[in-house]
Order: sequence, then C-alpha cells, then structure tokens
Amino acid sequence: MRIGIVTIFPDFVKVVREYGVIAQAVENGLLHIDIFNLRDFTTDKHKVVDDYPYGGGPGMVMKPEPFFRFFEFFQSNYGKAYVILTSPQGRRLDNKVAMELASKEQIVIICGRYEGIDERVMKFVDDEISIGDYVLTGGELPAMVIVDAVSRFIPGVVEEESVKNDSFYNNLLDHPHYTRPREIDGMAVPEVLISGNHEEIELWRRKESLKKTMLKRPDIFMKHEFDELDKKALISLFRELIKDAR
Ligand code: 4HQ
Repeated sequence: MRIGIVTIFPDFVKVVREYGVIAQAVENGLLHIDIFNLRDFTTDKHKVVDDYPYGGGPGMVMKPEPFFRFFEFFQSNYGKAYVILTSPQGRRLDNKVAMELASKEQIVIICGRYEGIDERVMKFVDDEISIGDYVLTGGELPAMVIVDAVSRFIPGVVEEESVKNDSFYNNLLDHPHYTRPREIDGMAVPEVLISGNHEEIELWRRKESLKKTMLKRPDIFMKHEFDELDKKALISLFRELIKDAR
C-alpha cells in the first residue's frame, strides 16, 4: 500500500514512519509513506500557500493552486489515489473505516491548516474523515492517526491474531493482560492464566472482555453479535454472580 501525505509541516509528519511496527512495515516494503511539502508545489518566490478569504472574516484560507499542481504531479507519477481530507465535517474514524481504507491500493491525505482550504480543491477529494469532535490547529495529527490505524490492517504489519484480539475488532474491548512476575505488591496473576488449560484461558478472557465492555462501553456491547464462546462465557458469568449472591 502507498500512502501520500500533503502538508506544510513535513518534518512534523515524518515521524509517523520512524517508530515501531509502522517503521518495520516501511522497511519490509509492505507500506510506502510519501510525505509531500505543499510549498514545493508553489511557483512564487516566497512559496505562499495561504491567502485572504473572499467575503472577509478572520484568518486565512489555503490557496487552491498548490493543490491543483500537486494532484497533477501525483497522478502523472503514481496514478489514481483515494484522496482523503481530514476535517471535523468528515465521517468519524473507527476500526471499520480504517479497515475499508486499508483495502485501497493508494491513498493521499491532505492536511489542512488555517481556517480551511479553498472549496474548489474538493473536486479532488473522495472522502472526508474526522478523528473526533474537537477542533485541532491542523490536519497533520489526524493524518498520522489515520496512517497508524490503517497500517494495522495491512496484511503482515501486525500479526493477524493480534488484530483479531484487539479492542473493537468484534465489538468487544480487549481482555486484561499480565506478564512476569507472578506476584507484585501482593497482587497475583489470575491462577487460570498459569494453568496451561487453553480452553479455560480462552473462556476467562472472553468473560473479562464481556464484563469490561458491558460496564465501560455499553454502547458497543449492545452492537455485539454473540457467538458460541460468548454464550458459554455469559452463562459462566451469571453462575458466578448467583454463587456470590448466595
Ligand atoms: N481539523 N478530525 C483541519 C480538525 C480535524 C478533526 C481542524 C482539520 C482544522 C484545518 N480533522 N483543520 N477533528 O479538527 O480531522
């Protein structure tokens, strides 16, 4: 997969490809991340990317010409891409959206600054994505968040089992995790995890996932489709409840 990011702060965005599993994916050739400096697509001496808004009002607007020149350049060098604008008006990023984006061969993310971008740039835009209902100073952080969430769904970037176990994958939150030591400050690792009984461990983890999701995110719990293990886990949970009540 190839991801292009268009920004006036390339050094800020570059770090997204320099750490952890994303850096490994880039190294292994699973993922190409190209970062484009919008100012490289200006033609004037001062590389101006903003201008005053028609109609007046506060702040500045990103000029259309550098974007027009960028897309001309991109299309003739890399071909067609799915173009995303980061915007509070967009559809909200979640795992489902991230998975959908991961299926694209090429995406380009435009990072806005100032009050916004000249509306005529929208002719290049296929999708608007928001990372949440708060106002940021620019689209760079949303672009990095999108790259991170999308990368995890590119086959080979993280272990498939790991993706399936993660929070939200099947509308449940992740179960608790433990590592050594077996005891710290009087707190022991749950016995079942040391038992070596994989069926019991799987059941315990699912029970913990169900419990946590019910209590912390009832909204996503209500959307969950229950499978056989869920049913077993819920019955076991209720058994424990009844036992404790007696
Ligand atoms: N922006 N999710 C870029 C956001 C935002 C968000 C405000 C986008 C500023 C220039 N983008 N403009 N939230 O707050 O994606």
